[in-house]
Amino acid sequence: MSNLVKVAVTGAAGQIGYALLFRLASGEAFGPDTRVALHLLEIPPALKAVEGVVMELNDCAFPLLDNIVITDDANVAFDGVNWALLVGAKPRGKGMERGDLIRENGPIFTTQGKALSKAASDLNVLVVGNPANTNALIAANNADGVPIERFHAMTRLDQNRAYAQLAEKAGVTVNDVSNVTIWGNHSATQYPDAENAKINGKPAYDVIGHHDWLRSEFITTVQKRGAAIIAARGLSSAASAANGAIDHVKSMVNKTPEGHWFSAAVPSDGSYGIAEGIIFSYPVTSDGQGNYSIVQGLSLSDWAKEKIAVTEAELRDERETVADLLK
Ligand code: NAX
Repeated sequence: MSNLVKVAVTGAAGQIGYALLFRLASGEAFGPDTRVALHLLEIPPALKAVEGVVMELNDCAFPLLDNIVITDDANVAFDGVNWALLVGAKPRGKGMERGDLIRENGPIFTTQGKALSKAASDLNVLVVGNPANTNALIAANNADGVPIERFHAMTRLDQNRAYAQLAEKAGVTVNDVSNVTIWGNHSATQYPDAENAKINGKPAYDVIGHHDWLRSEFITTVQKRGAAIIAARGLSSAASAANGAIDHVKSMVNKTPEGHWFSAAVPSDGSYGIAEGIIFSYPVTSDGQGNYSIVQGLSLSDWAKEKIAVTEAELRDERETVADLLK
């Protein structure tokens, strides 16, 4: 057992961090033959809490857990890491608009982006902290020497939510659902695509006859699921968000089965007419060797194209809002 993967997690004392670290340390993301070193980044007031989490990680006696680094210095946290999971960010405060949140959190990602230049040459970055797509754009633009395609933002939780909704409606399990795509921004403008989805290999639109539901409630339920969870739990999604991050990593490090894909926000190369450079959620496949491709040639109805245009416009606006943070 000689493989070692170094994984940085920011916001390690937060609720997603607490749900994520134990699963990383157990070997779930990188497999049973890979040891995991954890580099935990937090702001100084939260370092004590991270120490407590580390005590618990040690108390699990995970056979695959190598060393753990705790720090408030991004240069230390990202030194030599193969993966950086950027979870830490400030939550949206009362009365705060999305634009305010973008301005508030943007500077975190300029600093962390610069420090990512110290990472390993095979670095991959997954941004979870909101607004995830634009934070990933900021980090990518500030990370000298790291190819832009290594920066992803998480839409896997949204995809998983869409799988669950389709499975429930069709009276099947999530194992019977495939090829669901989240297009665009991890926000309420995202477009969860059931037109290309399959249930037991058949088009979801053939299996679920209730097309009004597919075009309305299905979409709004997925778009607003985060808010529904806050309303019910009093706290934002945490275990399911950590699960989305684990799923994202697993999908990226393993070869995608033929005919399947998963959703991830990656730098647009212009596919499907989307503005180049914005971090846009697409259907992607991985070759399991560190490379992914955007799935080409999916058919999109005019109605779907309109939805996609809305979420693209939001991401272009967000890019304008942080133009001074981009190089
Ligand atoms: P918490 O507030 O519980 O934890 C955030 C942690 O980040 C805190 O411990 C804080 O001290 C730390 N932090 C803040 N600034 C930092 C910095 N500069 N460097 C390192 N650490 C820093 O939030 P949590 O519920 O864990 O959520 C974390 C982020 O995920 C939020 O931005 C949240 O909006 C976002 N989410 C993203 C989701 C997605 O699907 N992409 C879904 C879940 C979640 O809403």
